[in-house]
Amino acid sequence: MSTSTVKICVVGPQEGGKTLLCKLLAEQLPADRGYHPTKGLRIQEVERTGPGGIAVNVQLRDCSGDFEAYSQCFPAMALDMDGLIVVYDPDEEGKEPELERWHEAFSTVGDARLDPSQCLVLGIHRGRGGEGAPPKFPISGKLTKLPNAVVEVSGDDVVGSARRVGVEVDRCVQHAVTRKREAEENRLLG
Ligand SMILES: Nc1nc2c(ncn2[C@@H]2O[C@H](COP(=O)(O)OP(=O)(O)OP(=O)(O)O)[C@@H](O)[C@H]2O)c(=O)[nH]1
Ligand SMILES: [Mg+2]
Repeated sequence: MSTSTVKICVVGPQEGGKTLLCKLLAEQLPADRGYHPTKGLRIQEVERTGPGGIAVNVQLRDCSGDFEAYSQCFPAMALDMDGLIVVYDPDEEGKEPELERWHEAFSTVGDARLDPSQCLVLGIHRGRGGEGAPPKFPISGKLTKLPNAVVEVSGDDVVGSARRVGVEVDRCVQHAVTRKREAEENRLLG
């Protein structure tokens, strides 16, 4: 498989916005904006821009937020993973322990050893506090050592929301491509 294909797991608590993020990137938002929990895993392919402007085929693995139900499947879900996005709702208080649990579980699952640069902790702020209101609970604790951001998402501005989400996701994609290429170089050199 070419190094310009990367696999990124999208994980985090239920109703955090994982499927919303993936659909925004694929410009596939349904008319019905309700919450439909993901069962197991959904794969969404999107094309993004990598280092040096190359086209990168990104396989997003949109995982269920039901940790207990699927933890046995995490090694399979994370197979050949090149990057990890932990998604959360920044209007929810006290989510850090749960986010750390997701990061811990996926960054070390199977033979995955993700470098912090290959991870992203992403708050999907759906602006329930009113248009433009800042998120109520910014991230705190050791997760702040990882690349992290909060993006504003609004159903009235899908194009702008997709662009804002894309800027953050592309950072993760670029690191994922670079690390995958380095791993391939090392493998070829034995
Ligand atoms: N503002 C806005 N909210 C949306 C839209 N589509 C879905 N939502 C809401 O976003 C929230 C998050 O939904 P999902 O992205 O499906 O959550 P998830 O993290 O995938 O949840 P699980 O699959 O159960 O782990 C739900 O409350 C949806 O109702 C949209 O287009 N705009
Ligand atoms: Mg989902």
